Amino acid sequence: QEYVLIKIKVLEPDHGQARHDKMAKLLKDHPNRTVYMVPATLRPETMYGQTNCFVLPSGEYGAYLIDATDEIFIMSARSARGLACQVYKGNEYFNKEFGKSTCLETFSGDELLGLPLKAPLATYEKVYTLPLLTISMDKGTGVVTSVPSDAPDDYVSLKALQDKPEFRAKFDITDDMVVPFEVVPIISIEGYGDASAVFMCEKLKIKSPNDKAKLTQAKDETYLKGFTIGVMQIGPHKGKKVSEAKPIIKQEMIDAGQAVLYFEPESKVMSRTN
Ligand code: ZZB
Repeated sequence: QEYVLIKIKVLEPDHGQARHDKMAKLLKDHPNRTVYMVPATLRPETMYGQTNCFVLPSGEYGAYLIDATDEIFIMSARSARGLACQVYKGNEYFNKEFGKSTCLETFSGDELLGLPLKAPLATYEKVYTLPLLTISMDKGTGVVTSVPSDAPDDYVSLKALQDKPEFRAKFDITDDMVVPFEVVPIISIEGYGDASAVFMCEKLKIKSPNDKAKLTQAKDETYLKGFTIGVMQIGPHKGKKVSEAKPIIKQEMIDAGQAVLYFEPESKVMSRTN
């Protein structure tokens, strides 16, 4: 499975929360290195619609030094090990020593919640890290970028935080981190409008992030329709079909240093047999 890791820049903590002390120190100790949250995605063409980044509050994350770019990536230990065995460009690996990555600091997901971020291509100037309880730490990097217009999981999860002050309070998420972030329409699909995830969640009456079966159905349908008949509504490739725009946007982001490729075996069984 080929994923694109999106480099979402971590900004100086701006809410005076004590849980951000470790991140503030990491930023201070590495003034010449940029720190990025690196969600894995299959949909780089949707990055215009990012409204936030998600982590698992109880998840374990690390800040890993990436030798090839002299940057710091926030990701799970499992994914950092994977990346350390992979090629960055040409014959250069991400890390000098094959398979070995340097962990500068560890974070619980909770310590990453509420951090301000600058997401590439996003319409919003600044977005925040929010909690998502359905993240699997065994997939991708354990960090997920949120595109509520086209990802049903993201739409219901963001909406739950927007509609329920008690849910925000439980994770010390302030109103300004969530409330102003409306869905950004980025892809139109005939019969689904210009925010297919919203359309599918309403059609299937999905009320909660725990409606697993319905969410899977909504995700499969929006993914398929988006790719086959979706048309870009935003950015330099406005008017192009998603299937055409996707590889172009992916390559543009890689060339601009906004993204890198990351490979993962299809499943645990595969990684044992291959
Ligand atoms: C942005 C995005 C925009 C995504 C969209 C989807 C959609 P798959 O097919 O199961 O591999 N994701 C990535 N890592 C995790 C994780 N550890 N736990 C939970 N979700 C994760 O799914 C890959 C997608 O699942 C990724 O692509 C990411 O969300 C999320 F418009 O990134 B995506 C219809 C889906 N639309």
